[in-house]
Formats: sequence, C-alpha cells, structure tokens
Amino acid sequence: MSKHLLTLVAILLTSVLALSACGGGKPTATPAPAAAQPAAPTVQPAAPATTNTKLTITAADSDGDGIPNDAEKVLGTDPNNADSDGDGQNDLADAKPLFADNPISESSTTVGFTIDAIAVENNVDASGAGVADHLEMKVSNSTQKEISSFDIYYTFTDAVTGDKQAYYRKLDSFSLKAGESKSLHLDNDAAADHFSVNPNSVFYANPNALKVEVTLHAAGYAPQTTSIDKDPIGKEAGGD
Ligand SMILES: [Ca+2]
Ligand SMILES: [Ca+2]
Ligand SMILES: [Ca+2]
Ligand SMILES: [Ca+2]
Repeated sequence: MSKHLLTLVAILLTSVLALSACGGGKPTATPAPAAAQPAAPTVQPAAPATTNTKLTITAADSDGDGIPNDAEKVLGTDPNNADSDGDGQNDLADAKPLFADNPISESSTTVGFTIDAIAVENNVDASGAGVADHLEMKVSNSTQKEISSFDIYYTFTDAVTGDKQAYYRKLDSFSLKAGESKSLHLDNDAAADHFSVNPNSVFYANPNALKVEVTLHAAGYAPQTTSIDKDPIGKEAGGD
C-alpha cells in the first residue's frame, strides 16, 4: 500500500468516526405540526323559561270615569271631569253625558245681581290683549251685602243642526262684595274667577254658529238669564 493510499484511508476512517460521534448521521425527525383541532362547540346557556305574562295596555284616563282620554275626545266629553255635564251622573253611566236638565230652582224674585255683559269670542284680558274664545260675563252685585254660593246653567245650541249641549256647575269660589262688579270666566285658565269647562264641547270642537244661553243663580236671589250668538269658527277677525 502506497503512502498516498494510506493517507486517504486514514481520512475516510476519521470522517466515519466523526459522523458516528454525531449520532450516526440519521436526520432528526421534525414532529409534524399538530393538526388544527376543530373548535369545541360553544355551549349556549339555556334560554330562560318563558313565563306567560299578560300584556296589559293601559290608556290614560285622567278623571277616572272609565272612559280613556282619547275616547272622551271622540265622544266630546270632558277628559278632566268624570261628570262632564254636572248632572251628578258619571260620564260612563250617563245616557246623555253632554246634557243636564236645569236643576236651578229659586223662589226668590229679589234681584241681587245683574249680568252686565257677556262674551263668547274676541275675548280680551285686563290689558286689552286678545285671549282664547270663552264664555265670560261681567256680573255686578246691586245689594249692600256680599253674595256667594253662585251656580250656573248654560247651553250651546248648534244653529245648523239644532243639537244642544247643556251644562251645570257650582261656582263655589265666586262671590261679589257689596256693590262689586267682577268678570266670571268659563275656560280652563287656573286664575281666580275662572272655572273649568269641557275642552271637547261643541263650543271648541264645532265650527258651526252656536247660540249660547246662560242662567246664573245665587241662593236667595232671582236667577238672571242672558244669551249670545257665537260666529262660526273662521268667520271672526281672529280666525278662531
Ligand atoms: Ca276619562
Ligand atoms: Ca270625563
Ligand atoms: Ca253627567
Ligand atoms: Ca246627562
């Protein structure tokens, strides 16, 4: 064996020994990436048990007479007064909720007060400024003592159809000192000497001309009556 060949054999042996020392030359197995696991199904919480709840629709009934406000508007009755016409019968029970018979009965013929003026449109306030149409009277005490315990009966008659509404109400907070003159208002203003009215009455809801008749009474004195015509809505200057 030549020297050159011996050298080559020595190199080969050295290389083999070196590879053995490194683990035998076998390739290191790389673990395959784990297969993506399917997502676990989401567990939905159980739906709450349904309860058999009744749905209650409550319509506003401001005066508690059993007729909802919206229905009172359709019927023409007062949503803020359980007895619109003041005859003592609740709107729901009253066969004619917008007609009261006149309950004023007075034997006295003594004139203690007078109705000096009446207005139903083109009303003005104390400063002369226009205010909404309403029934208004100027009343004067012609005696030398205070008069109180007033009550009033008033009717609205449609000049076209002849339909009539009639209302009665006590005016307990209205009084006149000896010789005093004051205005009495039937509207829904909260001021003194103003008394509430049916906002759905023909006075406000009917565009036809109306005849308005009033009987004003105070206990112990002759009732006083007056009347006035109200123009059809839209005919007066103010358009109302
Ligand atoms: Ca009501
Ligand atoms: Ca009512
Ligand atoms: Ca009534
Ligand atoms: Ca009635």
